[in-house]
Amino acid sequence: MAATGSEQAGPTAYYVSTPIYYVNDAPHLGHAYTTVAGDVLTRWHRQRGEKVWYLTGTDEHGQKIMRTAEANGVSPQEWCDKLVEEAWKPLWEHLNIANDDFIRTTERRHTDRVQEFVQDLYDRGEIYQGGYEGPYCVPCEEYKTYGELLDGEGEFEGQKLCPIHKKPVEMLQEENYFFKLSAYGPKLLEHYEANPDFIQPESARNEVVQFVRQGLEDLSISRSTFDWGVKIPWDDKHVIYVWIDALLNYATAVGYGSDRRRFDETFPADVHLVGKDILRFHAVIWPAMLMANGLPLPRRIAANGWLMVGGEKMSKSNLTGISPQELTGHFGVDAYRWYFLRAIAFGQDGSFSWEDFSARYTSELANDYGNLASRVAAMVNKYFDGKLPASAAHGEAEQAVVDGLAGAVREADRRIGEELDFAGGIAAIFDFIKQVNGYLTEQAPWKVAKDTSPEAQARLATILYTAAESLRACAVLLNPVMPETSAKLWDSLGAEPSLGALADQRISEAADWGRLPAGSTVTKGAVLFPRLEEK
Ligand code: ME8
Repeated sequence: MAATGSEQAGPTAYYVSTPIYYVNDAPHLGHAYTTVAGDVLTRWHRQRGEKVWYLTGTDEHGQKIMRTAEANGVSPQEWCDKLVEEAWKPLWEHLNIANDDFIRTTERRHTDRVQEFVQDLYDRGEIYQGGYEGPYCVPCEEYKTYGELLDGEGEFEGQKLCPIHKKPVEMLQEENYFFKLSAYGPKLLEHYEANPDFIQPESARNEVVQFVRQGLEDLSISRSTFDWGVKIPWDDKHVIYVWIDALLNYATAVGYGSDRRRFDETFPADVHLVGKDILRFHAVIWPAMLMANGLPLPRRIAANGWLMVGGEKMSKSNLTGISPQELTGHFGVDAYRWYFLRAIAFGQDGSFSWEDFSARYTSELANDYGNLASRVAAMVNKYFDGKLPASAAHGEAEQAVVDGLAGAVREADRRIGEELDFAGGIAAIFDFIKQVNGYLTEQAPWKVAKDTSPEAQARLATILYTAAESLRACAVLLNPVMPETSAKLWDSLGAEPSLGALADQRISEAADWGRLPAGSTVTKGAVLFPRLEEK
């Protein structure tokens, strides 16, 4: 919920989360995709003037991590510490992720509270002891149903495979504790019905509704055959199922059981960003856990589609061989942040290609946007000694630009800020950039400049002011997506002395025409999007 500044009780922060990622390996393009999306959403809402809380972190318990550590001859804790410090946190820093917190599920601030939460469910009679036997996928950390398994071929002939990982499942038989999930089906369906935006996109919502309608089974929430996890408080031969442990991060990180004020101000989340592989955990199990504990439900679960490789979900085992750092080394961090959100409709699957990235970089970033910025700065320097001239009266052409900007701001704010349609919102801003380029081509200020009459000089001033003021708005609107580049443009327009820091510029004021004052010092500055090196 947006900050209102009122004294009313209830959450005041716009709370965004990413999944907490498994640290069995270093992050890849898929993890970065969700985290960048969350960062853009966060920065957008900050520029709406809202108080925002952006949370990410790592999921460190369970069999998958334990086995990876064993295979590497170190303890699970050592393995996690190393990967978090050497791979995960550095990548988020490199990509300019402005998260407010980073939660690790091995931290005491988390584990103690997880025990309290589960104890509370137990005390409320929501948990009972029972036995279970079924096929388990360790990469998913999930029991599968027989119906969804695939028949193995080739090296896996005669075995049953997980439909996501295409790896053999393991048959498990254990005495476990169970959460009465089956009781929550009707309440969940009611909630989906009453809150049509709860699960996004529509296709994801339909899938979940259909799944819950089939009837839910109770959920095994403990494991007893290994010990890398949080102990069940009343029976320390069991550890808490890694997904129950992991989902609770969204509560423990914002003060559940430790800081009442902060918890009330932040919880529940406005948006849990997840990949569609983990949608059911977030849209079924998590809300049921909250209902069982009497806590409020998140406002929205938004599932992103999969980055694909050769028709399959990109994962550790079928990576493109391209790391995020390799792409940022070639295209730059800002272009990287921009590309995946621009090129793939959020919520749908999409393939990445080096060629597509290069083509879009050159046409949209370097030619449309970068050239516009450098041409305008060069002309203000050449014709007005680097002092932004005042605009004379607007003609029709200028009014079209002013109107175009107002439309772009409305469209981008609705799409990015409300609908999480990043591609649509960015497209609206780039359509405006195209419009300004068209305006300059038509008005041809370089021709007008040849005429030294006062009327022509006034006209020249108007054209260049219009273009520079348009760029001022582009810097503001693109700051959430490309903060480094926007800062360079802000600097080159000489905007800071009069308008203040870029991050403090409001989206709602981006279309207020005439904010950049005449007399601002415009410098040529660095090239925003340098020509790409041959690859
Ligand atoms: O599932 N395309 O962690 P995880 C798009 N620890 N997004 C992708 C992707 C791809 N090819 N590959 C990964 C877990 N992702 C649990 C989460 S939350 C309480 C616990 C992103 O390391 C996407 O967001 O397997 C996906 O849901 C997440 O990484 C899975 O990360």
